[in-house]
Amino acid sequence: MRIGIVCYPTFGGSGVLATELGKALAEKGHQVHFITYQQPVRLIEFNANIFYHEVRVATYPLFEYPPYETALSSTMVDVINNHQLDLLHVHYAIPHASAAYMAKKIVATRGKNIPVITTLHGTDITLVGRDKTLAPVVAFSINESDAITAVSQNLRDETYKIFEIKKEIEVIYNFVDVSRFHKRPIDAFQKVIAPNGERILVHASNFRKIKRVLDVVRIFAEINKKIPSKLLFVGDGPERPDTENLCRELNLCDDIRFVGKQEQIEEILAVADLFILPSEYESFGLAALEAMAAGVPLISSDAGGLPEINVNGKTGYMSPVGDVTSMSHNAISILSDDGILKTFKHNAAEQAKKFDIHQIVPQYEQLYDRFLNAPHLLSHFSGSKR
Ligand code: GMT
Repeated sequence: MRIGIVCYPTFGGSGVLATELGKALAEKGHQVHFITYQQPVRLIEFNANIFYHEVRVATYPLFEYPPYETALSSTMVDVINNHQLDLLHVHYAIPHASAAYMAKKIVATRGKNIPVITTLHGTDITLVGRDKTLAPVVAFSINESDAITAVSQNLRDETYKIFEIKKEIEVIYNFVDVSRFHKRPIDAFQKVIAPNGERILVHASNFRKIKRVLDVVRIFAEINKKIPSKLLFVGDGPERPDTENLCRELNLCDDIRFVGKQEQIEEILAVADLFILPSEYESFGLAALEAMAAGVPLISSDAGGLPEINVNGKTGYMSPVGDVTSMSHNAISILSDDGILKTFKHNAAEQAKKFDIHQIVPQYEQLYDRFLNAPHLLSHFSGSKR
């Protein structure tokens, strides 16, 4: 199959997932064409089946705002026509679903039908997507997609609540390549981070408000009073300065490190004992799943789709959003006993296997197959009323 994948090229979960999907499809012999404005961060190895098409946006003194969406549609049309794509799979509705709708209409004028699959990832629905400056276009372009998938049951339910969606939204969970995260810890690295054998805690995110990064510091402060420990912050973003200030205020600078954006997150997770994700909302929590795949238990909020991956009392614990006391108490209960920690680590790794790449990627292939083998059945499958 020749598949166009449209995504954000950044460290965010939707871009990571889309890139890993494209790589897995290419490994399976499909031809994959990434269409985005920059080389995706996880697209580092060469594969003869992978193509990358950069979206270039024209500049002109008249343009106060560069017309990215128009440039994206034009690039899609170019790639569809010149590489005979069979379908477009767009990740994150804004502006990818509406740009794909435009491309679909353009190639239709030359008699080409290009199915568009839209995968919803979270904030495209629950946060930015519902803003009234975007909502009508988001709802329209989702409804115009030939198939819609959501990365969790929670996101599917939220989408129906927020928008008037007339089609079936299928849940295809996010996935992780469990084998990639099955790493032996690097001794030297562990010694640098925790020279006296302290427990190592990790938080990884884009440091946006929704992640409640300050809660991570407060939770860590409580843990650190009882258990010698170190905290690694992976990633970067708008909340970083306030987070650093709070570390200073609480006099925790010696025990907290900001390691920035990391491509080889598996090396860090290999030395970790606990992952903390107290988010206000998380449609799924791909960063947490990657941690679990590395055998790292999870202290999280119970928001959004997190209960679909974190099994309370088994793979970690969940608490209400903002309940720092409960989260630190639960973390201490896991970290204070080697035997308990070992059991939680084992359970986390076992749970991650349910979301292994080999379980989930075939679900996308089956979805694609429906379009190639029986395009006339599509409206029946999708539940479309038109
Ligand atoms: O907020 C982020 O973590 C980035 C965002 C994105 O679009 O890249 O992540 C969303 O998509 C991920 C992949 O499907 C999910 O694992 C995240 O839970 C989701 N983020 C939110 O819902 C806040």
